[in-house]
Amino acid sequence: MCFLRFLAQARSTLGRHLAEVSPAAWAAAPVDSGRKLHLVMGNESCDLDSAVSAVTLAFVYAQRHREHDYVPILNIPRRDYPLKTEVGHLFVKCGIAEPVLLFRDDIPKEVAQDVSVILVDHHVSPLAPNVTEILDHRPLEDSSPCFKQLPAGCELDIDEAVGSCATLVAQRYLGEKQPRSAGVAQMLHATIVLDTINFALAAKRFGPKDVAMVEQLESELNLHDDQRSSLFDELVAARADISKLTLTEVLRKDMKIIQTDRQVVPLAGMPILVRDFVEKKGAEKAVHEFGVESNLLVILGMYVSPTDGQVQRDLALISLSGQSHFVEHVRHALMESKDPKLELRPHEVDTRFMGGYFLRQHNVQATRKHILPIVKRALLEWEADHGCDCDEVYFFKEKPQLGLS
Ligand SMILES: [Mn+2]
Repeated sequence: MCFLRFLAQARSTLGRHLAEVSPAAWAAAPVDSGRKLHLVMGNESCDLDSAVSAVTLAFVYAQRHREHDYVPILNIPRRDYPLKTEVGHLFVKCGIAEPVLLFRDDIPKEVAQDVSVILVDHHVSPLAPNVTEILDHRPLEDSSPCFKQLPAGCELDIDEAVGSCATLVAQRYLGEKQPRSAGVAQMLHATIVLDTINFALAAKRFGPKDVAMVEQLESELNLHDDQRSSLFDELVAARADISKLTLTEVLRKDMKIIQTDRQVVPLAGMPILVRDFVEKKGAEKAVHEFGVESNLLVILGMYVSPTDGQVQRDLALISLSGQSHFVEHVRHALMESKDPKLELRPHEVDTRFMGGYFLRQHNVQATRKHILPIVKRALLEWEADHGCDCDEVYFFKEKPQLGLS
């Protein structure tokens, strides 16, 4: 079966399993086909790596293990798909339109119980008890309670040395002769080029495995390595194309949630500097909408110069509930970080937008992957130092719904 047809059938494949779990369907036809449903899911940012890894790995496994069903799920609600501009760009280029894709909100709760899950591009998930395999390149979080819930037999391929999870998928794809698909090869190739910052030495976002896989994909696609830079520019432009989004959507575009037992802190990543964002009309309203349920917002900005590709980064800490001591604690943790040093310094022109802290990040090699754990550690320290009765910390009555369970 070809890649596009596989994707077009994913919904009916899922529907078949849904019918099997409904009691009425059981009574009518208690068939035990023995076909197990495997959901292949990327992380909640649904960046290009997560989206491509999910759809390509699901296809490869479906072709190799025909006795079971593999369905890729994009780990966002469908309404957020327009925010993933580079995903939409590459998918359309490869002939994949939004209606054929399946999203987190396409999975009803009842199916989540008996399903097996393959995680790509992340390894901490509320679905941990159902996870049978993980392909990831994030730093191992083996102390996380979710990680401890993974079944004993779960296969782990967590390789921090690769710049892209798509490299690990490419290894599976290229490791056997079947299936072959130009669409799969093209998507994996594009994702590795983007994630490794086109193998820029200054960025150090790749390892030998990324190089080996991209070269093999290029030979399969009859591409030359001198075509990489125009592909990279095209994807970066697509990712940074926020022209059709509202400012609130810009904040939500590439966000991650830092969650402790007591707090939920959204962390936004934007394709413009925060310092430029706050100058825009409606920025304050957008920040309010974005952070309505949290007492700290972390906003990371990045600007890539279209002429020389030079990267600038900055970050902001904003508290909507005036938690100044708490915000100061997080700011201090970021300023003092040694591994890596972020080299945070005030902007040349300072701002007091919404009483927040705005800092230029002179170590442009440090990314959200580095900043997120520093913030999380700071939250946990703060919670340990401030007992449960402390009303300075905002308590959530219920954790927000993340994932399927
Ligand atoms: Mn990734």
